[in-house]
Amino acid sequence: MRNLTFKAACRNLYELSRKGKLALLVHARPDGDCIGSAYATAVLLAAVGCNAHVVCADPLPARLRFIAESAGLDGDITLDKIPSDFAPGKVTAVALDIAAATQLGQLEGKYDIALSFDHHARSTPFCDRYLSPEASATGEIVWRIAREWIRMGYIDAIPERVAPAIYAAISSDTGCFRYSNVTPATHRTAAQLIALIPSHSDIDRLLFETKTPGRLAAEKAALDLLSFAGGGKIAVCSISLEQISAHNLASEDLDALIDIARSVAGVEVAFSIREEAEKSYRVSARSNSNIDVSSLCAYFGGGGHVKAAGCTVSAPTLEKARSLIVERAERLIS
Ligand SMILES: [Mn+2]
Repeated sequence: MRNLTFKAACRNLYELSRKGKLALLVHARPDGDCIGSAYATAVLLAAVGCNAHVVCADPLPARLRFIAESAGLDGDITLDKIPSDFAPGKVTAVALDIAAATQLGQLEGKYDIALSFDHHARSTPFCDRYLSPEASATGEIVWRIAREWIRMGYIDAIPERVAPAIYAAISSDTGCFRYSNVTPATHRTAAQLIALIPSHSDIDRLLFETKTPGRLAAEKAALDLLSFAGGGKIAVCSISLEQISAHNLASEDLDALIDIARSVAGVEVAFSIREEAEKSYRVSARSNSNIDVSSLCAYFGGGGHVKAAGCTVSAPTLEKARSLIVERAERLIS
């Protein structure tokens, strides 16, 4: 496995585009960054005559559908819905925003992945060639690639539909430019993007100020499920499959659990724990302090960023999964 230089990765992506078609793989439970990055890359590839299709283990969440629409591309991304010539075995793949092969979910091991672009600090390389620089979002990397492609002479200008998707990617992963991963470079990139898009405020409104009825229902449930430990420094929202179906909650709305948990004053580390299958619990972790949740999640075989990470815990019950996580977190709270 080879950590490519930036220029080599730009060249490599162009060489792959000569195949005429590529699958762009994003992580399961897709977020705005992976979706924005993948659609921007698809538009970029189209500009050099390569037909690319975004592929994911899970469907595009309704709230992110506008990104596919702004790119002018197909919003159906699951294996059962994509064109047959983008099926595993029929096409080479490029991975975006994926820190470890397990994040591919049901797509893990299915595609021949030639190249990966990612920005996670604790990435586990899973294909031969990868690029994993410091960046607030994978969208920021795609933006650098687009500009390098101009310098390399592959394209003459940034295709019009690239900028909105990249802006959505970066805005998503930075919480609308509020998180600690925002750097002067992030804002410089945003300044260039804003100059190219008709209305960045519409994108931010759709990402951050628009709630579906399902999201509101999830927030209501989260308020009831919230519990605390560590003298109020640890907040946990845990939910069983039974509760998910009783409240009729869609998986795309369950981010509400972690968002509510981390919003409480005095909380240093927040978790959502959801039952995924029998004895299997999906954990999302967020840090509001200097506590490194990626190392906490790595202990359970997961990973991510210092302030945002995830893992899957095996436990006999939801309550046991919660206590395993809380126990670990309590050790980190001083
Ligand atoms: Mn990301």
